[in-house]
Amino acid sequence: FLVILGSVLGQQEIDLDTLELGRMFEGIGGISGGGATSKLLVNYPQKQRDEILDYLFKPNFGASLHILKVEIGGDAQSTDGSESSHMHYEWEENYERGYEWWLMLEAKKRNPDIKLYGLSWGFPGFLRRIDNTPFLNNTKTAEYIVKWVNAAKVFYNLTIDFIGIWNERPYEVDYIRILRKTLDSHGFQNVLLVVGDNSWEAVTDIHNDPDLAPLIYALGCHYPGTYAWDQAVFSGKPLWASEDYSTFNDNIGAGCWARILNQNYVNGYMTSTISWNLIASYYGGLPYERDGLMTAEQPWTGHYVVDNPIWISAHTTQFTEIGWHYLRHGTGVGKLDLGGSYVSILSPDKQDLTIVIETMQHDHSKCIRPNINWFEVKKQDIIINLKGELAKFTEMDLWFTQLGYDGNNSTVFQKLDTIKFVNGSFKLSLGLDQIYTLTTVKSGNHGSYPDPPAPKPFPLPYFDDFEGVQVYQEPFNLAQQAGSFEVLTDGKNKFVRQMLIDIPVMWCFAEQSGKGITYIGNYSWSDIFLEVDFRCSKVNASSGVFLASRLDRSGCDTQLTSGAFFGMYCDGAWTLHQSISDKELDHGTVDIHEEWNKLSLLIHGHQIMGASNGVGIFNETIYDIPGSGFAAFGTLTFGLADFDNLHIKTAE
Ligand code: 147
Repeated sequence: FLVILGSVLGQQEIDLDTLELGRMFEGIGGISGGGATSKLLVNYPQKQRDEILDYLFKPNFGASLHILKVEIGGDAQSTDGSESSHMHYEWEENYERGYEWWLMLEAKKRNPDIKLYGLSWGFPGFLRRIDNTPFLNNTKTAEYIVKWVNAAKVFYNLTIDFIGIWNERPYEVDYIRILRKTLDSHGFQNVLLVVGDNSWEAVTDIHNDPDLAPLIYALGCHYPGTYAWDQAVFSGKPLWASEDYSTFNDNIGAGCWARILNQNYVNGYMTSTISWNLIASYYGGLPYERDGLMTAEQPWTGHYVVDNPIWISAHTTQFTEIGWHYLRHGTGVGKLDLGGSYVSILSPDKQDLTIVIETMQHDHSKCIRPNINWFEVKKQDIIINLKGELAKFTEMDLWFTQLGYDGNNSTVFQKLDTIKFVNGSFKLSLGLDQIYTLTTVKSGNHGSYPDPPAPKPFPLPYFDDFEGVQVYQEPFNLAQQAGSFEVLTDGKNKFVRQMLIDIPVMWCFAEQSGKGITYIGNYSWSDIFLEVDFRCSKVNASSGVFLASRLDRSGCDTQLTSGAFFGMYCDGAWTLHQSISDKELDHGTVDIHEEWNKLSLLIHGHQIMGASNGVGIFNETIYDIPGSGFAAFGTLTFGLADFDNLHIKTAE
């Protein structure tokens, strides 16, 4: 009777007990990659970079993540750029490329317990089957992955905990078998497989093939919308939202993250949720701007924003650890009568208990995908009753967030007065769009640093001779969209080389233009002067190079970008195009040198001028290119070519 009366009065009684436990909690994480989402973080000023890394990884400070998932660079465009592979060609290996090694080290430095998970989006060309899959030779592909796992250990003393198969693309069961075998035979029995980073479909393969099941640790689904298939729930495998979120990181994005962190378990029994992406550290104007837990897109100022998804993460991460257990549905996990949800997570020694409650409304918690049905949330009072062995807890810390809409006041991850349970009960009045953490863990902390420097647009004039970049690293501020651009040295001088000599296993189809291309600057640039030195290669050469301005498309749409493209072939033939692949506007020939040459392109309004080695070669008026966009340079075909001394200034 009291329960019924309670719910009539909007007062739900929630009884927590431990007679049976739910599933093991496996952590909250973020993805760097898929792709190039941490690109601009690398050359942040050290001070701000360390602060950012603390907000992401440091325990009891910010997001305090349990898992870092990184892309295993595959030389292919994978959303906001391409990440280099450790093997551009079958005959070489290099473990000093890219930024994922560095990021994993920084994460481990802050939290030695953080789990590492590697996944490929693309693969280098030598693994490519004619159907654009990496299954030409499954043994070779497995060895390629195991080399990466082994290098993590050997060169960086990093233990990789989980490996995926192929991001959001179909896998071959034969490859999973060979990958498992190859890992085992190299001593990596503890590196567990998450399959298939796509839908719940992998459960069908497990059913059809009993030999497959033991090879797989967890089923990883992307954007599950908080639900899992029944077969998946009953498969006996841990279920992970191995990629989720991908929502603009304003307060609605924060609401999305709060709702799915709870409801992925409440509705779908998922025990791990991983955000795409970890940090939005790529140019504004690239796809999925600001779809990260926080934002850092200005290495030239050091400006960054600790967006609210960081603090939403903290509500769970700071008060739990991998290996704790959810309580059972009905006795600590469930939906609230008037909307919202709660989960309870208990430490293995049962000495610590954390309860997270969220009351996100539909419109305040929409995620990018999938669309979800309408639901109502109302203000409500709840009574939490600690039963059985949980009755020993008499006080808990209380952490609180009230999300407003942007511009409205929000209270974010604030510690309120410690609450006292009277006869095992505590009454809480819940408002809308709120998150509460009730916890016996005392170490919660809203970390903070003084405000970072103010934002400013990309600085002009700009000059880079690349002498400040370590060899094999990508040039700073150049966001490769197709191909792989690396700083190399001839002993005296550093320069940038486009490394790919063939098309990779593409994740999307950005490489279909056949060109290597790297972007720089600002999406809103319009009147711009660009100049770069280039040198054609003697071996495995690209047919030529180009400079480009006002590029309006990027990421997986790079092969569709418009803009002014000034191409120079290695035999001195030049072209002017209005897009990466379409209509030629002009062409001709000039003499060029064996070694370094200078290429210049100036756009002002509709006027466009090109020069080679300081001599003007065209000057015309064109109307068919976008009014603004990124600057870029690249290779006319996949193949080697070198670049140096990049100048950019405003065209007066
Ligand atoms: C995911 C990718 O795995 C990420 O690399 C990133 O591109 C992310 C951006 O939201 O999206 O890929 C998806 C792309 C489209 C859908 C699902 C996942 N979709 O349309 O359902």
